[in-house]
Amino acid sequence: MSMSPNLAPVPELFVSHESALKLKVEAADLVSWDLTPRQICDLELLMNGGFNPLKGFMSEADYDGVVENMRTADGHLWPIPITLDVNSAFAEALEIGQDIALRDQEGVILATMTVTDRWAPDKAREAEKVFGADDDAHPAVNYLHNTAGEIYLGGPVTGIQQPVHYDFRGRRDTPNELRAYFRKLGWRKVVAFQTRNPLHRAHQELTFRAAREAQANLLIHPVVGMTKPGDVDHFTRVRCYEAVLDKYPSATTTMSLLNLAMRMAGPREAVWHGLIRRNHGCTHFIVGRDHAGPGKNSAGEDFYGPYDAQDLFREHQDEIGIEMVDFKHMVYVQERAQYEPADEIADKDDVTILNISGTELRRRLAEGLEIPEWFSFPEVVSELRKTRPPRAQQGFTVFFTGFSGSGKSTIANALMVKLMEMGGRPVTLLDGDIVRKNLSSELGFSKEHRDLNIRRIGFVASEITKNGGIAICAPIAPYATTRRAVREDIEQCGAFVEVHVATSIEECERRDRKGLYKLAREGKIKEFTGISDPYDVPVNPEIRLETENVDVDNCAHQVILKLEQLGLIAGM
Ligand code: PPS
Repeated sequence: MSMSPNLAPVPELFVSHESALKLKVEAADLVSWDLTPRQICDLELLMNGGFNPLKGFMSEADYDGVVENMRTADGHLWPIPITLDVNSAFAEALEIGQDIALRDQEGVILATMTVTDRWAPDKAREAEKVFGADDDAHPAVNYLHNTAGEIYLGGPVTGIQQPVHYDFRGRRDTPNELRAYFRKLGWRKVVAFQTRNPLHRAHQELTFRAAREAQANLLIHPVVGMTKPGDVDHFTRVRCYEAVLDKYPSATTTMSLLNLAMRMAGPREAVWHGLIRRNHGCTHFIVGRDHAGPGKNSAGEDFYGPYDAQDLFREHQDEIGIEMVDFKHMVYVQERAQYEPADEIADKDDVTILNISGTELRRRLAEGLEIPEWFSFPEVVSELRKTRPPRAQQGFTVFFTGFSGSGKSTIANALMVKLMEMGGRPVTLLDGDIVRKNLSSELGFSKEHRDLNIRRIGFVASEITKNGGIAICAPIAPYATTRRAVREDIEQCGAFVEVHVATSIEECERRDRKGLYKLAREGKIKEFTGISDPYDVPVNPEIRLETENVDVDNCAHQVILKLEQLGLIAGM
Protein backbone atom coordinates (compact mmCIF):
# COMPACT_ATOMS: atom_id res chain seq x y z
CA MET A 1 0.00 0.00 0.00
CA SER A 2 1.23 3.48 -0.72
CA MET A 3 -0.20 6.46 1.09
CA SER A 4 -0.32 9.59 -0.98
CA PRO A 5 0.48 12.67 1.03
CA ASN A 6 -2.42 15.06 1.33
CA LEU A 7 -1.09 18.20 2.88
CA ALA A 8 -4.18 20.37 2.38
CA PRO A 9 -5.27 21.87 5.73
CA VAL A 10 -7.46 19.82 8.11
CA PRO A 11 -10.65 21.54 9.31
CA GLU A 12 -10.29 23.35 12.63
CA LEU A 13 -13.10 24.39 14.98
CA PHE A 14 -11.88 27.94 15.58
CA VAL A 15 -13.90 30.98 14.58
CA SER A 16 -12.13 33.94 12.95
CA HIS A 17 -10.08 36.29 15.09
CA GLU A 18 -12.77 39.05 15.06
CA SER A 19 -15.58 36.61 15.87
CA ALA A 20 -13.49 35.11 18.66
CA LEU A 21 -13.13 38.51 20.33
CA LYS A 22 -16.88 39.04 20.18
CA LEU A 23 -17.73 35.50 21.22
CA LYS A 24 -15.39 35.73 24.17
CA VAL A 25 -17.26 38.75 25.53
CA GLU A 26 -20.65 37.09 24.99
CA ALA A 27 -19.46 33.80 26.50
CA ALA A 28 -18.66 35.56 29.77
CA ASP A 29 -22.41 35.49 30.53
CA LEU A 30 -22.79 31.76 29.90
CA VAL A 31 -22.81 29.04 32.50
CA SER A 32 -19.24 27.81 32.53
CA TRP A 33 -17.50 24.54 33.05
CA ASP A 34 -13.94 24.54 34.40
CA LEU A 35 -12.16 21.96 32.30
CA THR A 36 -10.06 19.25 33.93
CA PRO A 37 -6.45 18.86 32.74
CA ARG A 38 -7.47 15.90 30.57
CA GLN A 39 -10.39 17.78 29.04
CA ILE A 40 -8.09 20.68 28.18
CA CYS A 41 -5.85 18.29 26.22
CA ASP A 42 -8.87 16.80 24.42
CA LEU A 43 -10.29 20.23 23.64
CA GLU A 44 -7.00 21.45 22.17
CA LEU A 45 -6.89 18.55 19.73
CA LEU A 46 -10.58 18.87 18.90
CA MET A 47 -10.15 22.55 18.09
CA ASN A 48 -6.94 22.33 16.10
CA GLY A 49 -8.05 19.40 13.94
CA GLY A 50 -5.92 16.77 15.66
CA PHE A 51 -9.14 14.82 16.34
CA ASN A 52 -10.62 15.50 12.90
CA PRO A 53 -13.40 14.48 11.93
CA LEU A 54 -14.83 15.06 15.43
CA LYS A 55 -16.60 18.41 15.76
CA GLY A 56 -17.00 18.49 19.50
CA PHE A 57 -17.38 16.30 22.56
CA MET A 58 -19.20 13.12 21.54
CA SER A 59 -22.97 12.79 21.48
CA GLU A 60 -24.50 9.72 23.12
CA ALA A 61 -24.97 8.04 19.72
CA ASP A 62 -21.32 8.67 18.76
CA TYR A 63 -20.19 7.43 22.15
CA ASP A 64 -22.26 4.24 21.91
CA GLY A 65 -20.92 3.52 18.43
CA VAL A 66 -17.33 4.20 19.47
CA VAL A 67 -17.58 2.06 22.59
CA GLU A 68 -19.27 -0.86 20.81
CA ASN A 69 -17.49 -0.97 17.45
CA MET A 70 -15.04 1.93 17.15
CA ARG A 71 -17.33 3.96 14.89
CA THR A 72 -19.10 7.28 15.29
CA ALA A 73 -22.81 7.40 14.46
CA ASP A 74 -22.02 8.44 10.87
CA GLY A 75 -19.58 5.58 10.40
CA HIS A 76 -16.15 7.17 10.92
CA LEU A 77 -13.49 4.98 12.45
CA TRP A 78 -12.77 6.32 15.97
CA PRO A 79 -11.60 4.05 18.78
CA ILE A 80 -11.57 6.24 21.92
CA PRO A 81 -14.50 8.10 23.55
CA ILE A 82 -13.91 11.86 23.70
CA THR A 83 -16.51 12.93 26.22
CA LEU A 84 -17.06 15.88 28.52
CA ASP A 85 -17.53 14.30 31.94
CA VAL A 86 -19.13 16.51 34.61
CA ASN A 87 -20.74 16.10 38.02
CA SER A 88 -24.50 15.53 38.21
CA ALA A 89 -25.23 18.84 39.97
CA PHE A 90 -23.72 20.75 37.02
CA ALA A 91 -25.43 18.53 34.45
CA GLU A 92 -28.88 18.71 36.04
CA ALA A 93 -28.91 22.51 36.06
CA LEU A 94 -28.50 22.61 32.25
CA GLU A 95 -31.08 22.53 29.51
CA ILE A 96 -30.55 20.66 26.27
CA GLY A 97 -29.68 23.17 23.56
CA GLN A 98 -27.98 25.51 26.01
CA ASP A 99 -24.55 26.99 25.23
CA ILE A 100 -21.88 26.71 27.91
CA ALA A 101 -18.44 28.29 28.17
CA LEU A 102 -15.43 25.99 28.56
CA ARG A 103 -12.71 27.54 30.70
CA ASP A 104 -9.16 26.51 31.46
CA GLN A 105 -7.90 26.20 35.03
CA GLU A 106 -7.17 29.92 35.29
CA GLY A 107 -10.69 30.79 34.12
CA VAL A 108 -9.80 31.75 30.52
CA ILE A 109 -12.63 30.90 28.09
CA LEU A 110 -11.25 28.60 25.41
CA ALA A 111 -14.46 27.58 23.64
CA THR A 112 -18.21 27.35 23.83
CA MET A 113 -20.23 24.19 23.47
CA THR A 114 -23.89 23.70 22.61
CA VAL A 115 -25.11 20.91 24.84
CA THR A 116 -27.06 18.49 22.65
CA ASP A 117 -26.68 15.36 24.79
CA ARG A 118 -26.54 14.49 28.45
CA TRP A 119 -26.40 10.95 29.78
CA ALA A 120 -25.14 8.74 32.57
CA PRO A 121 -22.67 6.35 30.91
CA ASP A 122 -22.39 2.68 31.72
CA LYS A 123 -18.80 2.93 32.92
CA ALA A 124 -18.35 -0.82 33.38
CA ARG A 125 -19.28 -1.35 29.71
CA GLU A 126 -16.92 1.44 28.62
CA ALA A 127 -14.12 -0.16 30.64
CA GLU A 128 -14.74 -3.63 29.19
CA LYS A 129 -15.15 -2.59 25.58
CA VAL A 130 -12.63 0.22 25.24
CA PHE A 131 -9.92 -0.84 27.67
CA GLY A 132 -10.53 -4.59 27.65
CA ALA A 133 -11.34 -5.08 31.35
CA ASP A 134 -13.21 -3.38 34.17
CA ASP A 135 -10.08 -3.39 36.31
CA ASP A 136 -8.87 -0.34 38.24
CA ALA A 137 -5.26 -1.41 37.70
CA HIS A 138 -5.69 0.07 34.21
CA PRO A 139 -4.95 3.79 34.55
CA ALA A 140 -7.81 4.87 32.26
CA VAL A 141 -10.30 2.58 34.03
CA ASN A 142 -9.12 3.95 37.35
CA TYR A 143 -9.62 7.46 35.93
CA LEU A 144 -13.05 6.51 34.61
CA HIS A 145 -14.29 5.25 37.97
CA ASN A 146 -12.45 7.47 40.41
CA THR A 147 -11.80 10.80 38.67
CA ALA A 148 -14.26 11.28 35.79
CA GLY A 149 -17.65 12.82 36.56
CA GLU A 150 -20.74 10.62 36.54
CA ILE A 151 -22.53 12.41 33.66
CA TYR A 152 -21.29 12.97 30.10
CA LEU A 153 -22.23 16.02 28.04
CA GLY A 154 -21.95 16.09 24.27
CA GLY A 155 -22.23 18.76 21.61
CA PRO A 156 -20.42 20.77 18.97
CA VAL A 157 -17.58 23.03 20.06
CA THR A 158 -16.80 26.53 18.80
CA GLY A 159 -13.15 27.32 19.37
CA ILE A 160 -12.15 30.74 20.69
CA GLN A 161 -8.51 30.25 21.52
CA GLN A 162 -5.91 27.54 22.02
CA PRO A 163 -4.92 26.61 25.56
CA VAL A 164 -1.89 28.67 26.55
CA HIS A 165 1.44 26.89 27.00
CA TYR A 166 4.41 28.67 28.49
CA ASP A 167 6.87 25.81 28.06
CA PHE A 168 8.67 24.78 24.87
CA ARG A 169 6.49 27.10 22.80
CA GLY A 170 8.72 26.82 19.76
CA ARG A 171 8.32 23.05 19.75
CA ARG A 172 4.52 22.91 19.67
CA ASP A 173 2.72 22.73 16.32
CA THR A 174 -0.90 22.35 15.31
CA PRO A 175 -1.69 19.77 12.61
CA ASN A 176 -1.90 22.55 10.04
CA GLU A 177 1.39 24.09 11.12
CA LEU A 178 3.10 20.73 10.70
CA ARG A 179 1.45 20.20 7.32
CA ALA A 180 2.64 23.61 6.20
CA TYR A 181 6.15 22.78 7.41
CA PHE A 182 6.22 19.48 5.50
CA ARG A 183 4.90 21.27 2.39
CA LYS A 184 7.54 23.93 2.68
CA LEU A 185 10.36 21.42 3.00
CA GLY A 186 8.93 19.20 0.28
CA TRP A 187 8.63 16.26 2.68
CA ARG A 188 6.27 13.93 0.84
CA LYS A 189 6.76 11.00 3.19
CA VAL A 190 6.95 11.41 6.93
CA VAL A 191 7.14 8.61 9.47
CA ALA A 192 5.94 9.59 12.94
CA PHE A 193 7.33 8.17 16.16
CA GLN A 194 5.02 8.36 19.18
CA THR A 195 6.68 8.29 22.58
CA ARG A 196 6.07 8.97 26.28
CA ASN A 197 9.51 7.89 27.44
CA PRO A 198 13.02 9.31 27.16
CA LEU A 199 14.74 8.19 23.95
CA HIS A 200 17.61 5.77 24.43
CA ARG A 201 19.86 4.20 21.80
CA ALA A 202 17.39 1.40 20.99
CA HIS A 203 14.72 3.97 20.11
CA GLN A 204 17.12 5.91 17.99
CA GLU A 205 18.08 2.78 16.09
CA LEU A 206 14.44 1.82 15.65
CA THR A 207 13.42 5.23 14.33
CA PHE A 208 16.43 5.35 12.00
CA ARG A 209 15.53 1.96 10.58
CA ALA A 210 11.86 2.91 10.22
CA ALA A 211 12.70 6.05 8.27
CA ARG A 212 15.14 4.11 6.10
CA GLU A 213 12.64 1.32 5.44
CA ALA A 214 9.89 3.73 4.46
CA GLN A 215 12.36 6.01 2.67
CA ALA A 216 10.75 8.78 4.62
CA ASN A 217 11.60 11.77 6.78
CA LEU A 218 11.18 11.36 10.51
CA LEU A 219 8.93 13.18 12.94
CA ILE A 220 9.69 12.55 16.60
CA HIS A 221 6.24 13.25 18.06
CA PRO A 222 6.35 12.89 21.85
CA VAL A 223 3.27 13.20 24.03
CA VAL A 224 3.52 16.02 26.55
CA GLY A 225 -0.14 16.17 27.64
CA MET A 226 -0.88 13.34 30.03
CA THR A 227 0.87 10.01 29.99
CA LYS A 228 0.97 7.05 32.35
CA PRO A 229 1.07 8.06 36.03
CA GLY A 230 4.65 7.69 37.26
CA ASP A 231 6.26 8.50 33.88
CA VAL A 232 9.24 10.84 33.66
CA ASP A 233 7.82 14.39 33.59
CA HIS A 234 7.64 16.01 30.18
CA PHE A 235 10.05 18.85 31.04
CA THR A 236 12.82 16.34 31.63
CA ARG A 237 11.84 14.28 28.62
CA VAL A 238 11.86 17.22 26.24
CA ARG A 239 15.33 18.19 27.45
CA CYS A 240 16.38 14.58 26.77
CA TYR A 241 14.80 14.63 23.28
CA GLU A 242 16.58 17.85 22.46
CA ALA A 243 19.87 16.22 23.40
CA VAL A 244 19.14 13.20 21.17
CA LEU A 245 17.91 15.30 18.26
CA ASP A 246 21.50 16.36 17.64
CA LYS A 247 22.30 12.75 16.76
CA TYR A 248 19.81 12.71 13.87
CA PRO A 249 20.46 14.26 10.48
CA SER A 250 18.71 17.62 10.78
CA ALA A 251 17.78 17.68 7.09
CA THR A 252 15.49 14.68 7.45
CA THR A 253 14.32 14.72 11.08
CA THR A 254 12.24 17.08 13.16
CA MET A 255 10.51 17.03 16.52
CA SER A 256 7.17 18.43 17.59
CA LEU A 257 5.33 18.11 20.90
CA LEU A 258 1.81 16.71 21.06
CA ASN A 259 -0.53 17.81 23.85
CA LEU A 260 -2.41 14.54 23.91
CA ALA A 261 -3.93 12.95 27.02
CA MET A 262 -3.07 9.28 26.55
CA ARG A 263 -5.42 6.55 27.79
CA MET A 264 -2.96 3.62 27.60
CA ALA A 265 -5.57 1.68 25.63
CA GLY A 266 -3.08 -0.49 23.73
CA PRO A 267 -4.57 -1.65 20.40
CA ARG A 268 -7.37 0.92 20.29
CA GLU A 269 -4.92 3.61 21.32
CA ALA A 270 -2.57 2.67 18.45
CA VAL A 271 -5.40 3.19 15.94
CA TRP A 272 -6.22 6.51 17.61
CA HIS A 273 -2.57 7.58 17.47
CA GLY A 274 -2.53 6.72 13.77
CA LEU A 275 -5.60 8.87 13.06
CA ILE A 276 -4.05 11.76 15.00
CA ARG A 277 -0.75 11.47 13.04
CA ARG A 278 -2.62 11.31 9.75
CA ASN A 279 -4.26 14.57 10.77
CA HIS A 280 -0.80 15.98 11.43
CA GLY A 281 0.21 15.24 7.82
CA CYS A 282 2.25 12.06 8.37
CA THR A 283 2.20 9.14 5.93
CA HIS A 284 3.73 6.43 8.13
CA PHE A 285 3.48 5.54 11.79
CA ILE A 286 5.70 3.36 13.93
CA VAL A 287 3.94 0.77 16.07
CA GLY A 288 6.31 -1.18 18.26
CA ARG A 289 5.94 -3.89 20.85
CA ASP A 290 3.21 -3.28 23.47
CA HIS A 291 2.22 0.09 22.00
CA ALA A 292 0.58 2.34 24.66
CA GLY A 293 0.57 -0.58 27.09
CA PRO A 294 -0.91 0.06 30.56
CA GLY A 295 1.21 -2.52 32.41
CA LYS A 296 -0.16 -5.45 34.39
CA ASN A 297 -3.77 -6.05 35.46
CA SER A 298 -4.71 -6.80 39.06
CA ALA A 299 -4.00 -10.51 38.49
CA GLY A 300 -0.45 -9.59 37.47
CA GLU A 301 -0.98 -10.34 33.76
CA ASP A 302 -0.57 -8.05 30.75
CA PHE A 303 -3.79 -6.33 29.65
CA TYR A 304 -2.94 -6.86 25.96
CA GLY A 305 -0.71 -9.15 23.94
CA PRO A 306 2.60 -7.56 22.85
CA TYR A 307 1.59 -7.34 19.19
CA ASP A 308 -2.21 -6.85 19.51
CA ALA A 309 -1.79 -3.17 18.66
CA GLN A 310 -0.01 -4.01 15.41
CA ASP A 311 -2.76 -6.50 14.49
CA LEU A 312 -5.60 -4.05 15.06
CA PHE A 313 -3.74 -1.30 13.26
CA ARG A 314 -3.08 -3.53 10.25
CA GLU A 315 -6.76 -4.42 10.05
CA HIS A 316 -7.76 -0.74 9.79
CA GLN A 317 -4.70 0.68 8.09
CA ASP A 318 -6.37 1.72 4.81
CA GLU A 319 -9.12 3.54 6.61
CA ILE A 320 -6.75 5.25 9.03
CA GLY A 321 -4.93 6.55 5.97
CA ILE A 322 -1.43 6.02 7.29
CA GLU A 323 0.95 3.13 6.78
CA MET A 324 2.21 1.18 9.76
CA VAL A 325 5.89 0.55 10.20
CA ASP A 326 5.88 -2.33 12.64
CA PHE A 327 8.82 -2.94 14.86
CA LYS A 328 9.88 -5.77 17.05
CA HIS A 329 11.77 -5.52 20.27
CA MET A 330 15.32 -4.16 19.70
CA VAL A 331 18.20 -5.56 21.76
CA TYR A 332 21.93 -4.90 21.86
CA VAL A 333 24.28 -7.58 20.51
CA GLN A 334 27.55 -7.10 22.32
CA GLU A 335 29.81 -8.93 19.85
CA ARG A 336 28.58 -6.82 16.94
CA ALA A 337 28.21 -3.66 19.07
CA GLN A 338 24.84 -2.85 17.53
CA TYR A 339 21.09 -3.02 18.06
CA GLU A 340 19.12 -5.69 16.22
CA PRO A 341 15.48 -6.82 16.28
CA ALA A 342 15.35 -9.59 18.91
CA ASP A 343 13.55 -12.08 16.69
CA GLU A 344 15.93 -11.66 13.75
CA ILE A 345 19.07 -12.76 15.57
CA ALA A 346 19.85 -16.10 13.98
CA ASP A 347 22.92 -16.85 16.12
CA LYS A 348 21.39 -15.84 19.44
CA ASP A 349 22.91 -18.79 21.29
CA ASP A 350 26.40 -17.71 20.25
CA VAL A 351 26.22 -14.00 21.04
CA THR A 352 25.70 -11.90 24.17
CA ILE A 353 22.40 -10.07 24.11
CA LEU A 354 22.11 -7.09 26.43
CA ASN A 355 18.96 -5.30 27.46
CA ILE A 356 17.99 -2.99 30.32
CA SER A 357 14.27 -2.91 31.12
CA GLY A 358 12.43 0.20 32.27
CA THR A 359 12.26 -1.23 35.80
CA GLU A 360 15.99 -1.95 35.83
CA LEU A 361 16.74 1.57 34.55
CA ARG A 362 14.64 3.09 37.35
CA ARG A 363 16.46 0.92 39.89
CA ARG A 364 19.85 2.04 38.62
CA LEU A 365 18.80 5.68 38.71
CA ALA A 366 17.33 5.28 42.21
CA GLU A 367 20.51 3.69 43.51
CA GLY A 368 22.88 5.94 41.58
CA LEU A 369 24.36 2.96 39.67
CA GLU A 370 26.10 2.96 36.31
CA ILE A 371 24.05 3.24 33.11
CA PRO A 372 26.20 1.98 30.24
CA GLU A 373 26.81 3.95 27.05
CA TRP A 374 25.55 1.13 24.86
CA PHE A 375 22.17 1.67 26.50
CA SER A 376 21.79 5.44 26.41
CA PHE A 377 23.46 8.73 25.58
CA PRO A 378 25.44 10.42 28.38
CA GLU A 379 23.42 13.64 27.86
CA VAL A 380 20.15 11.75 28.40
CA VAL A 381 21.46 9.93 31.47
CA SER A 382 22.67 13.17 32.99
CA GLU A 383 19.22 14.81 32.50
CA LEU A 384 17.54 11.80 34.08
CA ARG A 385 19.93 11.85 37.01
CA LYS A 386 19.08 15.49 37.68
CA THR A 387 15.35 14.72 38.08
CA ARG A 388 15.73 11.26 39.55
CA PRO A 389 18.55 11.67 42.04
CA PRO A 390 19.29 8.56 44.10
CA ARG A 391 16.69 7.92 46.78
CA ALA A 392 19.11 9.00 49.50
CA GLN A 393 18.99 12.51 48.00
CA GLN A 394 15.26 12.67 47.31
CA GLY A 395 12.63 14.24 49.52
CA PHE A 396 10.30 12.03 51.60
CA THR A 397 7.55 12.18 54.21
CA VAL A 398 7.37 10.34 57.52
CA PHE A 399 3.75 10.28 58.59
CA PHE A 400 3.09 9.37 62.24
CA THR A 401 -0.43 8.39 63.23
CA GLY A 402 -1.87 7.31 66.58
CA PHE A 403 -4.02 8.37 69.50
CA SER A 404 -3.59 11.65 71.34
CA GLY A 405 -0.87 11.12 73.92
CA SER A 406 0.50 8.03 72.15
CA GLY A 407 3.93 9.64 71.88
CA LYS A 408 3.75 10.77 68.23
CA SER A 409 5.03 14.30 68.83
CA THR A 410 7.83 13.24 71.15
CA ILE A 411 9.13 10.55 68.79
CA ALA A 412 8.69 12.85 65.78
CA ASN A 413 10.77 15.51 67.55
CA ALA A 414 13.51 13.01 68.35
CA LEU A 415 13.49 11.82 64.75
CA MET A 416 13.77 15.39 63.50
CA VAL A 417 16.81 16.04 65.67
CA LYS A 418 18.51 12.83 64.52
CA LEU A 419 17.89 13.70 60.86
CA MET A 420 19.19 17.22 61.41
CA GLU A 421 22.30 15.80 63.00
CA MET A 422 22.89 13.81 59.80
CA GLY A 423 22.33 16.89 57.65
CA GLY A 424 22.00 17.02 53.87
CA ARG A 425 18.30 17.81 53.57
CA PRO A 426 16.06 20.38 55.29
CA VAL A 427 13.66 18.84 57.84
CA THR A 428 10.21 20.24 58.68
CA LEU A 429 8.03 18.99 61.52
CA LEU A 430 4.29 19.32 60.98
CA ASP A 431 3.11 18.34 64.44
CA GLY A 432 -0.64 18.06 65.09
CA ASP A 433 -0.72 20.91 67.60
CA ILE A 434 1.54 23.21 65.55
CA VAL A 435 -0.58 22.69 62.44
CA ARG A 436 -3.78 23.32 64.34
CA LYS A 437 -2.32 26.61 65.55
CA ASN A 438 -0.91 27.83 62.23
CA LEU A 439 -2.72 26.18 59.33
CA SER A 440 -6.00 24.91 60.70
CA SER A 441 -6.90 27.26 63.55
CA GLU A 442 -10.55 27.53 62.46
CA LEU A 443 -11.13 23.77 62.39
CA GLY A 444 -12.77 21.53 64.97
CA PHE A 445 -12.81 17.72 65.23
CA SER A 446 -15.73 16.61 63.04
CA LYS A 447 -14.84 14.07 60.35
CA GLU A 448 -15.03 16.79 57.74
CA HIS A 449 -12.70 19.11 59.65
CA ARG A 450 -10.24 16.36 60.54
CA ASP A 451 -10.08 15.35 56.86
CA LEU A 452 -9.49 18.94 55.81
CA ASN A 453 -6.75 19.24 58.40
CA ILE A 454 -5.01 16.08 57.17
CA ARG A 455 -5.34 17.12 53.51
CA ARG A 456 -3.67 20.42 54.35
CA ILE A 457 -0.84 18.63 56.12
CA GLY A 458 -0.57 16.31 53.11
CA PHE A 459 -0.40 19.24 50.74
CA VAL A 460 2.40 20.96 52.63
CA ALA A 461 4.27 17.65 53.04
CA SER A 462 4.00 16.91 49.31
CA GLU A 463 5.45 20.32 48.45
CA ILE A 464 8.33 19.76 50.87
CA THR A 465 8.89 16.25 49.49
CA LYS A 466 8.76 17.46 45.88
CA ASN A 467 11.40 20.04 46.64
CA GLY A 468 13.80 17.53 48.15
CA GLY A 469 13.11 18.10 51.86
CA ILE A 470 12.01 15.80 54.65
CA ALA A 471 8.52 16.35 56.07
CA ILE A 472 7.66 14.76 59.40
CA CYS A 473 3.92 14.81 60.13
CA ALA A 474 2.43 13.88 63.47
CA PRO A 475 -1.35 14.27 63.54
CA ILE A 476 -3.84 11.72 64.89
CA ALA A 477 -5.16 11.21 61.31
CA PRO A 478 -7.85 8.73 62.38
CA TYR A 479 -9.32 7.91 58.95
CA ALA A 480 -7.66 5.30 56.71
CA THR A 481 -9.13 6.67 53.46
CA THR A 482 -7.73 10.13 54.15
CA ARG A 483 -4.31 8.72 55.02
CA ARG A 484 -4.38 6.75 51.77
CA ALA A 485 -5.28 9.86 49.76
CA VAL A 486 -2.35 11.73 51.31
CA ARG A 487 -0.06 8.79 50.56
CA GLU A 488 -1.14 8.81 46.91
CA ASP A 489 -0.45 12.55 46.60
CA ILE A 490 2.95 12.31 48.19
CA GLU A 491 4.07 9.16 46.38
CA GLN A 492 3.92 11.13 43.15
CA CYS A 493 6.92 13.14 44.30
CA GLY A 494 8.75 10.93 46.80
CA ALA A 495 8.47 8.23 49.41
CA PHE A 496 5.74 8.09 52.05
CA VAL A 497 6.57 6.25 55.27
CA GLU A 498 3.63 5.62 57.54
CA VAL A 499 4.49 5.08 61.20
CA HIS A 500 1.76 3.77 63.44
CA VAL A 501 2.46 4.73 67.04
CA ALA A 502 0.54 1.79 68.44
CA THR A 503 0.19 2.83 72.09
CA SER A 504 -3.13 1.41 73.30
CA ILE A 505 -5.97 3.71 74.22
CA GLU A 506 -5.81 2.37 77.81
CA GLU A 507 -2.15 3.36 78.09
CA CYS A 508 -2.79 6.81 76.54
CA GLU A 509 -5.62 7.36 79.01
CA ARG A 510 -3.49 6.15 81.91
CA ARG A 511 -0.71 8.60 80.93
CA ASP A 512 -3.21 11.41 80.14
CA ARG A 513 -0.37 13.91 79.76
CA LYS A 514 -2.63 16.80 78.81
CA GLY A 515 -5.56 15.88 81.06
CA LEU A 516 -7.77 15.61 77.95
CA TYR A 517 -8.90 12.01 78.47
CA LYS A 518 -10.39 12.93 81.83
CA LEU A 519 -12.33 15.77 80.19
CA ALA A 520 -13.39 13.46 77.36
CA ARG A 521 -14.70 10.86 79.85
CA GLU A 522 -16.64 13.59 81.63
CA GLY A 523 -18.15 14.57 78.26
CA LYS A 524 -16.52 17.99 78.44
CA ILE A 525 -14.66 17.32 75.16
CA LYS A 526 -16.84 15.81 72.46
CA GLU A 527 -15.73 13.60 69.54
CA PHE A 528 -12.55 12.59 71.31
CA THR A 529 -10.55 10.01 69.34
CA GLY A 530 -10.63 6.58 70.95
CA ILE A 531 -13.22 7.60 73.51
CA SER A 532 -16.14 9.00 71.56
CA ASP A 533 -14.75 9.10 68.02
CA PRO A 534 -13.32 6.41 65.71
CA TYR A 535 -9.73 5.52 64.89
CA ASP A 536 -8.96 3.21 61.93
CA VAL A 537 -5.90 1.20 62.91
CA PRO A 538 -3.40 1.25 59.97
CA VAL A 539 -3.46 -2.17 58.30
CA ASN A 540 -0.12 -2.04 56.55
CA PRO A 541 2.08 0.79 57.83
CA GLU A 542 5.78 0.82 56.97
CA ILE A 543 6.50 0.61 60.72
CA ARG A 544 4.42 -0.05 63.81
CA LEU A 545 5.99 1.26 67.03
CA GLU A 546 5.15 -0.29 70.36
CA THR A 547 5.96 2.41 72.92
CA GLU A 548 5.19 0.66 76.18
CA ASN A 549 8.49 -0.06 77.97
CA VAL A 550 10.51 1.31 75.02
CA ASP A 551 12.20 4.69 75.35
CA VAL A 552 11.75 7.54 72.89
CA ASP A 553 15.31 7.37 71.57
CA ASN A 554 14.87 3.72 70.68
CA CYS A 555 11.54 4.38 68.91
CA ALA A 556 13.12 7.17 66.83
CA HIS A 557 16.06 4.91 66.06
CA GLN A 558 13.71 2.22 64.72
CA VAL A 559 12.40 4.78 62.25
CA ILE A 560 15.95 5.71 61.24
CA LEU A 561 16.74 2.05 60.58
CA LYS A 562 13.62 1.72 58.45
CA LEU A 563 14.58 4.81 56.44
CA GLU A 564 17.99 3.34 55.87
CA GLN A 565 16.50 0.02 54.78
CA LEU A 566 14.29 1.88 52.29
CA GLY A 567 17.38 3.58 50.87
CA LEU A 568 16.12 7.01 51.94
CA ILE A 569 19.18 7.78 54.03
CA ALA A 570 22.67 6.71 53.17
CA GLY A 571 24.10 3.86 55.27
CA MET A 572 25.63 4.86 58.59
S1 PPS B 1 -6.70 15.12 63.60
O1 PPS B 1 -7.81 14.18 63.88
O2 PPS B 1 -5.58 14.40 63.01
O3 PPS B 1 -7.12 16.24 62.78
O4 PPS B 1 -6.21 15.66 65.00
P1 PPS B 1 -4.92 16.56 65.28
O5 PPS B 1 -4.85 17.70 64.36
O6 PPS B 1 -3.72 15.67 65.34
O7 PPS B 1 -5.19 17.17 66.67
C1 PPS B 1 -5.18 16.41 67.78
C2 PPS B 1 -4.77 17.22 69.00
O8 PPS B 1 -5.86 18.04 69.37
C3 PPS B 1 -6.22 17.81 70.75
N1 PPS B 1 -7.68 17.52 70.75
C4 PPS B 1 -8.31 16.41 70.29
N2 PPS B 1 -7.85 15.24 69.78
C5 PPS B 1 -8.75 14.32 69.41
N3 PPS B 1 -10.08 14.48 69.51
C6 PPS B 1 -10.59 15.62 70.01
N4 PPS B 1 -11.92 15.80 70.10
C7 PPS B 1 -9.70 16.65 70.42
N5 PPS B 1 -9.85 17.88 70.93
C8 PPS B 1 -8.62 18.40 71.11
C9 PPS B 1 -5.36 16.71 71.25
O9 PPS B 1 -4.53 17.31 72.22
C10 PPS B 1 -4.50 16.26 70.09
O10 PPS B 1 -3.13 16.39 70.38
P2 PPS B 1 -2.05 15.21 70.26
O11 PPS B 1 -0.83 15.90 69.75
O12 PPS B 1 -2.55 14.18 69.28
O13 PPS B 1 -1.90 14.70 71.62
